[in-house]
Amino acid sequence: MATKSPRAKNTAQPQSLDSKTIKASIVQHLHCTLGTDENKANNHAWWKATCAAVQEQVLEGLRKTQRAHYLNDTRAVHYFSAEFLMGRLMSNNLHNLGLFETTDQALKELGVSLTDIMEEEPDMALGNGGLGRLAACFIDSLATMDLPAVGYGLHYEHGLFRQEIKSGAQIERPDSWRDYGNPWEICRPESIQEIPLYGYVETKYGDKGRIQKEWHPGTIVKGVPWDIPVVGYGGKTVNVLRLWESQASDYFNWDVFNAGGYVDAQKENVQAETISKVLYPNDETEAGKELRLIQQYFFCACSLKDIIRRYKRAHGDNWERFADQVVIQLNDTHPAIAIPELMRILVDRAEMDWDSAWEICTQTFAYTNHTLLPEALEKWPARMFEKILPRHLEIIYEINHRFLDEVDKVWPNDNAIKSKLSIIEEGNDKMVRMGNLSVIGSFAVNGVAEIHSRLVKQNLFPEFDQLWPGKLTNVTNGITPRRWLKACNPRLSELIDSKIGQDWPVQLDKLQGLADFADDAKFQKAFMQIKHQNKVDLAADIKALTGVEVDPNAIFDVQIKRLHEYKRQHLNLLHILALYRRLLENPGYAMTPRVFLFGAKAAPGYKLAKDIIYAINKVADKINNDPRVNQKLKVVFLPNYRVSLAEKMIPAADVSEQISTAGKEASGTGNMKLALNGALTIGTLDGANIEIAEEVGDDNIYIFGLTVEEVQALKANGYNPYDYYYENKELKAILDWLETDYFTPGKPGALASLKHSLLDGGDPYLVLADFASYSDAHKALDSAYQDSKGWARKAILNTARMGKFTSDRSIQDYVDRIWKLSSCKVE
Ligand code: BZD
Repeated sequence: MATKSPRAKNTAQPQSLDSKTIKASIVQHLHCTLGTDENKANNHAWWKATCAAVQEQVLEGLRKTQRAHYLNDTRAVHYFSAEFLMGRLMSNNLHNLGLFETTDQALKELGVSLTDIMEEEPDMALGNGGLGRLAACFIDSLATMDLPAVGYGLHYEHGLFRQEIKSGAQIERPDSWRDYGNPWEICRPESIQEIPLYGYVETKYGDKGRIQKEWHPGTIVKGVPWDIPVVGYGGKTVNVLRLWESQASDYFNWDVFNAGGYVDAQKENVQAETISKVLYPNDETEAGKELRLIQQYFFCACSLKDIIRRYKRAHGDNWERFADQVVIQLNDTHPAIAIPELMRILVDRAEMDWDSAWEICTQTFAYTNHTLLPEALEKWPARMFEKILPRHLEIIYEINHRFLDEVDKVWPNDNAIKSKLSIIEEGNDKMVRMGNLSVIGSFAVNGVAEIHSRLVKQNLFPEFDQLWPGKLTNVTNGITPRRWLKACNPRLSELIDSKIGQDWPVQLDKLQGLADFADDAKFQKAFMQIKHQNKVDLAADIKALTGVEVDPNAIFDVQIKRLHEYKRQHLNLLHILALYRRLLENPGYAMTPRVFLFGAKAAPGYKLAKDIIYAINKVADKINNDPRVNQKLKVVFLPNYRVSLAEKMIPAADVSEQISTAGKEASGTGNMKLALNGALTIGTLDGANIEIAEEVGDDNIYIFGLTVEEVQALKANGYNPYDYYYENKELKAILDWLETDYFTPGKPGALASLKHSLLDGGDPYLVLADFASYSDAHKALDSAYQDSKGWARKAILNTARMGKFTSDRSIQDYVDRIWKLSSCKVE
């Protein structure tokens, strides 16, 4: 059952501003900031003027918060993440400040629609998916819970690519979220940092034979901080997300310049401005991407300097209290380079002895693992390190050397264990394993859902768990209910308010109170009418975006997430093809009309992922235009899936597809958002689905497929996808269909890569093995939907029982188990 409510106490106290004051402020900004007036202003100008008016409130909160944290000399968490997938900020900031209704009213009086102007805001798409969005949810919770925290990351000029679909295929276009400025951010030139790169290391002999290392960098780049205020719900604490932009410094390549090799050196070295140019799409082989390693070092080095500057302001050169005041959470291994960087600062710059420095380091860092997929575990060629960060490579070798001595004490002369645990992977091309570095340099390591953390302990890092019992732990992910229910689903939020009061956004366990109404006919009707209305709205968006008409009376079945084989969008597609065939073979085939909705970006270099998008679109074209079936079946791929589109799709979903191969999805967070909004999950026993099933109960979720143990056993016994192909006539017919030109007239074989990956390719994610069970689960779900009261009850119980998955609970777990932080009230 759900755990105790976390400590978030704020309820959104509407601030004392009335609509008249807000109106005046908006108009003032329209005139004096935007240089326009009420008659000339378009929606974009109104949006900017409104942002400016809201930002005044935000900045006042920021100032008070910073003063409170300074005066109380608080311990703070520093969340290091290469990604923060913030989405839009207007609606969130208004809700958290308690100013949404008043501002809506103020704008109405000015003849302007708040809903319309909110559409002007570009998404801050500075992340790929779950990992980046988790960081965004976490900083919302940290501020809401009055916890001293700073988010640190990169100020990418271009976020994740914008996806267009041309003739069914994904095209990547640059994302230019900042072309017309970002009204929420503040540049802080007073906190610029200078970051060294490249060059060589000089060994010097100091006093008493002490060996001193000096890094002579080949170039120096400038890190310019941009602050984005993070408003907690209730509007009291306003923390900061600090994102670093790279610029050429006055010292750029100074040494090389003096040596007369300026132009040549420019060719070899990465140009300063390119460092923060673009966010790398994930799922690509990262080894070899020099710029990516530089990005990681750049933002970590800037952030550490920033933290140390702040620490020294309060504590001078006395490092003793550093780890008491500072905890740094590494969001995956992307910021792991911060570990050797802090060692370098302490040993080379502060001239501390190694052991004391290592003690501080390992009391400062904690690391979150988000994946078990071997190809996703970060490794960097040692050669590349040597070129870009020569001193860091030396430090890593030293860390490793001392660590392997410890290993030898536990497993004497066991070279196999040593080579497995070593930070360095030996071979022709030596590699630095960032996962091992992160575990060795941190005091806590966590996975992101129970099952994932168990597998981290048992399969990924079993020896580390033996070496340091208790260091590996679990913190199940969560989502902020402010964005993912209150702001995105106003109709449902209002209904909930009317039944259980208004504290649920900060005490999500209170949703349990809705269970009392799960069988109440009036409440069921209200709940399902809201779902229907949300579907009507989404249907209009679908029509506008794709031209496809969908019926809001159909089941809206939603799969929204990055495109990856392990997430198995192609399993969903095979099932759609099965329904299509059944309808063609038997026009009377009994099924509730269904609209399958997809949203997904594929990494630009991931061929099969792009083929799957193409296949979905081609199948969609065919089905949507086939009058024999299109009253019962529709398929829509919504282009450019992103946070703001998720906010429209999630409130309208009846069914949530969470169908990864068991053991592959670390947690998932979309699963939580959808269930919170009353969608029923069809899913495998993977990631957080397991915990969702525990909470909502077996009757209110559709679980299918192999378990982790069954997956392991099947693979161990030699999985042969052809067994399923020949065994299951329907499956065979569907796969063979993909080789014809039925879906791609005149182009036979255009969808064949899918079939081949599932047969000759060995079906690495066991799509065929789970197909029959998946199809059965869908049948059960369809017949359950026929019972509208039964379905309403299930949907209500999903919303009622999602309390555990607030990110406030995740943050409270981090606070209790890892960070040991205290809250600091801001008056
Ligand atoms: O992290 C995701 C996992 O796949 C999800 O299961 C989990 O719920 C979330 C949050 O914990 N991982 C990612 O989103 N990973 C990336 O986006 C990523 C980005 C850059 C490089 C590698 C992976």
